[in-house]
Amino acid sequence: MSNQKLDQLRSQLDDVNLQLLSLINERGDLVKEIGQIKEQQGMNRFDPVRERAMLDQLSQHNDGPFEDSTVVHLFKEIFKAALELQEDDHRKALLVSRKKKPQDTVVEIKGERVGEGKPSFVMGPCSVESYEQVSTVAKAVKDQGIKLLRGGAFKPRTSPYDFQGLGIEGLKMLRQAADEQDLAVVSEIVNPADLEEALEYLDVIQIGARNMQNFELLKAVGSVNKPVLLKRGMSATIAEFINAAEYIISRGNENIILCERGIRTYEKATRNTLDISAVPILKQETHLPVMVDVTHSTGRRDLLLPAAKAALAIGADGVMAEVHPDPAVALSDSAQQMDIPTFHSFMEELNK
Ligand SMILES: [Mn+2]
Repeated sequence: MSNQKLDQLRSQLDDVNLQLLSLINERGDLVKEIGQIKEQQGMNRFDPVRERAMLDQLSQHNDGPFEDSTVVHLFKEIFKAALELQEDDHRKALLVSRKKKPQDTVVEIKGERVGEGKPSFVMGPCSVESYEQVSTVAKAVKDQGIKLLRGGAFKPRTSPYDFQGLGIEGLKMLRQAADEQDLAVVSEIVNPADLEEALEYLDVIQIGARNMQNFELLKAVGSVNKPVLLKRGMSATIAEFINAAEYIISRGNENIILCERGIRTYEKATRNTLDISAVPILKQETHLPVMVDVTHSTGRRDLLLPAAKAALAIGADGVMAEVHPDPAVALSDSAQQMDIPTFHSFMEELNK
């Protein structure tokens, strides 16, 4: 008899669960509708005054057996889940997202198609130091059948007393060296005021890790018609990285290449920690090509090749690394740039 009673109560409980489930989802649908109206009217989705009024009403009508505080706690979780439902919708609707555009974006740079399946490489010195220096590297890059030549002319350095780069003069040297080998120029811009003049000399605008959240710069490069290589900030989450790209695309420029370059962690064995899993996450969440900078993520010459292999194996569309004719005397990043013979064997190993 008592077993029969238990079964009956359990069956009642199952029914109540299903009713609750259906009510919670009905509530979710209502909240989404409210969210859409609020969005049209440009209103904030979260309204703490309204939330307080709903909680007070629930406490007033609470006849137990649950304590008021328990009821409030449970409903706050339901409120939170409904709000997250709206935020989820919002995130999926970003212009850089797969939800918005399921097919891969292919960025074309002077015939090189980044993100189409064949790996692309961005190689060149950390800083442009002289015409002879960049010209030597450009020839080596050309010999490897690589199209994209990098070189820093505007250098955002950790210390203001470190070499700051040659500026526009450096870009001109890089342009000349690239033109002689029919290569494309990838170089960083740090100030929107330099953009217009720099556009004459470069094919891809790089936004460095330290400027990933320089929103005025992101808006400026979003407004021009040149591909952008956006590096992940050293302390940026993947969501922040994606939103930085959204700043660019929201201004009309959808030719964006994302570049994972390592994040700051407690680990000291490498300069940064290469967040390799960011690559497939970015590929899933966005339609943009994703590259990996093995030089700045590892900061170690002996790790460049294994890191590059890992990047390509996990689905990166390309690899960036620094090459210098004589790294020992380089004005920046001398510890991790490859010399020319090392670069050739690096590429041969990678192409195997
Ligand atoms: Mn560097």
